[in-house]
Amino acid sequence: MSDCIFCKIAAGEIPSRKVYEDETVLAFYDLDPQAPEHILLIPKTHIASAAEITPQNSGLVAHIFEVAAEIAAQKGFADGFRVVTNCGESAGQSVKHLHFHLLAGRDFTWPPG
Ligand code: DGP
Repeated sequence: MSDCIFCKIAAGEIPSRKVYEDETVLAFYDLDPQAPEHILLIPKTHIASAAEITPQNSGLVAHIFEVAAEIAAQKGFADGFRVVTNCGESAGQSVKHLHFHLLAGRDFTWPPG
């Protein structure tokens, strides 16, 4: 989508601090970190939110979780991290391109606010 900031990051049109990249997934540091480690994982193709996950694209979503586990292991926080996706404005989604927040480096409360 031409006006989507995460599509532009995926295309390299807007710079990001990349953590991981392959043909279908990009991981990069969040601009506004909510934990000592705060990485965003996105599909390179535009999917608007978790509400748009279907049998056709769920393999890609599974791959994103594999990448999250790989990053957690490589960065040494596999014993404690949180993966979150905000879906819809009432849940705090500000960028309308599916993304998973990978957070680590501090304790997290439950339930989330
Ligand atoms: P959410 O509120 O769940 O839609 O999360 C969007 C996140 O994206 C938020 O934590 C800030 C981050 N973000 C927004 N614009 C940019 C950007 O241009 N670069 C990076 N690295 N992060 C961004």
